[in-house]
Amino acid sequence: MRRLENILVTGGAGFIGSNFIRLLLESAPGFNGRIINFDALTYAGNIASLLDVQAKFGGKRYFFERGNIQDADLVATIFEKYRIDTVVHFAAESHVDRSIVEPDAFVQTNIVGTFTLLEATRRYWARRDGVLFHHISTDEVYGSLGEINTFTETTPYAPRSPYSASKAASDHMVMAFYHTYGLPVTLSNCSNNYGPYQFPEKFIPLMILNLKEGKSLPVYGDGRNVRDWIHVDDHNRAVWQILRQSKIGESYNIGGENEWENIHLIQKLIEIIAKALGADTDELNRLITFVKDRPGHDRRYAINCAKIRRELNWERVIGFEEGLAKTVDWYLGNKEWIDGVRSGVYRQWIEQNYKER
Ligand code: NAD
Ligand code: TDX
Repeated sequence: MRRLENILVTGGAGFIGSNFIRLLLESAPGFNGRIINFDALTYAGNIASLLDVQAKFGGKRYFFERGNIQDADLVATIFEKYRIDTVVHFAAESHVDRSIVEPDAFVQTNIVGTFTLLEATRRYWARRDGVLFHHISTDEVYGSLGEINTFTETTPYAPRSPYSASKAASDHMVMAFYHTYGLPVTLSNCSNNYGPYQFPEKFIPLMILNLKEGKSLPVYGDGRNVRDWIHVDDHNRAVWQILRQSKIGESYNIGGENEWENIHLIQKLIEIIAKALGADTDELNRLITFVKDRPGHDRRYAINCAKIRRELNWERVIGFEEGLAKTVDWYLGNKEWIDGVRSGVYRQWIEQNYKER
């Protein structure tokens, strides 16, 4: 039996991690344990994403510790202090565009950081049972698909951006620790997430906010690249299912089976936002601006999630129409959070690095 009593969530102040913490503490069936959120609070980590959780569970079932996963001594201290029995490793540099401009941070956090965390875990867990290290990864490790086919768990890795290469390297290291040292690990590769608290450099929140503010909508290349979108809560429910029921050493694909060409997704967002704001659809359509393509831009991702459905009885519960409309409402209604994350470091970075596009 897994203990699931003291869960270390790395990157818990980011988009998926913060939603995961809320989901577990508020509504995960059978979870009575504590969550320790360990996060460096980079530009993408925002403690304001968990104010409600801090108010309700802080000091009782929720604890925040600021720190870098590359700091081996600090990680060891956290393991001791909270008697960690489960790790859910979300912490990463996560934006492909940034990885093209500044790949160093991706190597440091995603590769060296994951290795450091694995080493600390292995030392602390020597001879313990009921423990699990779950690594969160991406479908981008599989590379780019043509018009047909989907990614399965046995698709060979073929990453093409510094981001996906760094994630692929960390996935391999996680599996190496399982085979070499017997560390109890699991791994999941998920498709594009959407939902509340996503940093507005990513496609969906960026387009929603630009539409709201009447700014141009930068579409890379011909806009026909395809992504498979899943609501963040459906992803996180799959992770919870893996923590409870998976077999050690297994990897699971998680996806939305919900493919959209970028340009069609923008048109869908325009339709929803025109209704929500009472705006003119033609006027919003005129904001679409085709810009220089992302170098090495993967053409299509599509996940086959038959394995997790079959073996762990997982199903998505949030329809795309409903999830997208709620997500738009969230971004239109949470100005304070948005102003907070867009100020400071993010703004400076955008000024320096996004001028060319
Ligand atoms: P995010 O960028 O929103 O959050 C990342 C978090 O990690 C931030 O809170 C940041 O402060 C923290 N962090 C970064 N470097 C750190 C370090 N060295 N030490 C400690 N904390 C650090 O990312 P996200 O979108 O929530 O993604 C979470 C995970 O899920 C990542 O591993 C990513 O590769 C993976 N993933 C994301 C998606 C997606 O669509 N967003 C899809 C599949 C997989
Ligand atoms: O301004 C934009 N214009 C545009 O056309 C941006 C930001 C993106 N795009 C395109 C590129 C992609 O085809 O939209 C698509 C989605 O882009 P991103 O939101 O940057 O996501 P993606 O590159 O697909 O990666 C995401 O999903 C997999 C996450 O950022 C990763 O962390 C995750 O692993």
